[in-house]
Amino acid sequence: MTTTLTWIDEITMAELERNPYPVYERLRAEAPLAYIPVLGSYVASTAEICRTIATSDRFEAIITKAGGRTFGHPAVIGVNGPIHADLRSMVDPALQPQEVDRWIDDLVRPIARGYLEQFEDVGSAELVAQYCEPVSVRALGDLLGLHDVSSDTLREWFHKLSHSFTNAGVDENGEFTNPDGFREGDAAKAEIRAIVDPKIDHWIAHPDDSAISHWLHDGMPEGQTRDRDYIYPTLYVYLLGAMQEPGHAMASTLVGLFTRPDQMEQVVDEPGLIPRAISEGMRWTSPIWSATARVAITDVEVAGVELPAGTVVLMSYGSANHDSATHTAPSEYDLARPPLPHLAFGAGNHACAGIYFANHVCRIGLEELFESIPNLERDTSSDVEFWGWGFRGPTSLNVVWEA
Ligand code: 261
Repeated sequence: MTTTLTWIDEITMAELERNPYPVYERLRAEAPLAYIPVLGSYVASTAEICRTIATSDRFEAIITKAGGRTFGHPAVIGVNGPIHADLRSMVDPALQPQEVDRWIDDLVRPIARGYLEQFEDVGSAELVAQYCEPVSVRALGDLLGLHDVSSDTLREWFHKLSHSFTNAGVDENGEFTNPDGFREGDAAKAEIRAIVDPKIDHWIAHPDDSAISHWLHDGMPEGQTRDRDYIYPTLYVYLLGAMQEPGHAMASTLVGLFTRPDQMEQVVDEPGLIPRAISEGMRWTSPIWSATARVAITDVEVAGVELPAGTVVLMSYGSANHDSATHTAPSEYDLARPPLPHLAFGAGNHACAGIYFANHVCRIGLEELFESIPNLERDTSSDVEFWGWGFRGPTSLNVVWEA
């Protein structure tokens, strides 16, 4: 037997995690809907194909293989029909714009101020660990009712869940190449259960205003609560993506602005531009780069490729957002580009439930940062490194200023 190895067969997880853009640029040009052996799955890499599949009634949601191994069932990102409808009816109310508008400022501004006070007089900081991640996790942690779980613990949880969720590499038999890569996710879940189970016991008897308490009680018959095993997979979705991604979005936006000092100055002088700067930041480096999937529910042809029923397709929105058919010079951060819709929050009936909340966390975080430290400069003694294929953002961001 002879096999013809092509460049697609030689793609590795390590290269995707370090920098997926060159591989995906070639995929978009040569094979925009392609089977990628190391991922054991098809990948959709253009804006058109991602949008088509995400909004098609011939596909439904499915959790990725490593994601399912990490979160279990039923996670809101991987279910359909009545269970999906119930889980969305559980998470959506607290995230409605008219609801978020009532408290978002009082929630996030003091958190942002609190972290800024710890370093604003110092003249240097590492903003990922000292600001973007803490603001992101504290805002959501307090909303969920996890006030007494430290920001460092919440950061540790999302880092561990994230590595486990994206431990996607498989061999030619479809077996995980690095089964040990799930250990840290398992350890995080054990710790989460040990801390959250007693809180759930409390909320069952004493409902309060926290989101998790509402998840337990809302829409249930008098005297009944949702089962905790039914809620946990969706809580893990939150403790990973919803905790991590506003921080990624803030940090990527800052790095993008540092590539355009004129635009950074514009945004600092005119805070009304911050929402636009964040949207471009999320297009430029999409935080949820390739972490969700769809499965064909019937034989279907997409972009000239025949997919039998049951075929899984990974949605590489981070690549779709660099599609030159939609965005000119896509690899450049540019506040001045036309604000065309991007796919950082997905599309279709599984589009992000937290769009409004996440955007406002990022907005208030950057407003407070620029207000306190208008003369922020990147510390150019080191380069900024980005990491991640499933989830992507800067690993650190050293800055200096005249304090
Ligand atoms: C809140 C969104 O979180 C996720 C999205 C996609 C994959 C995993 C997540 O935790």
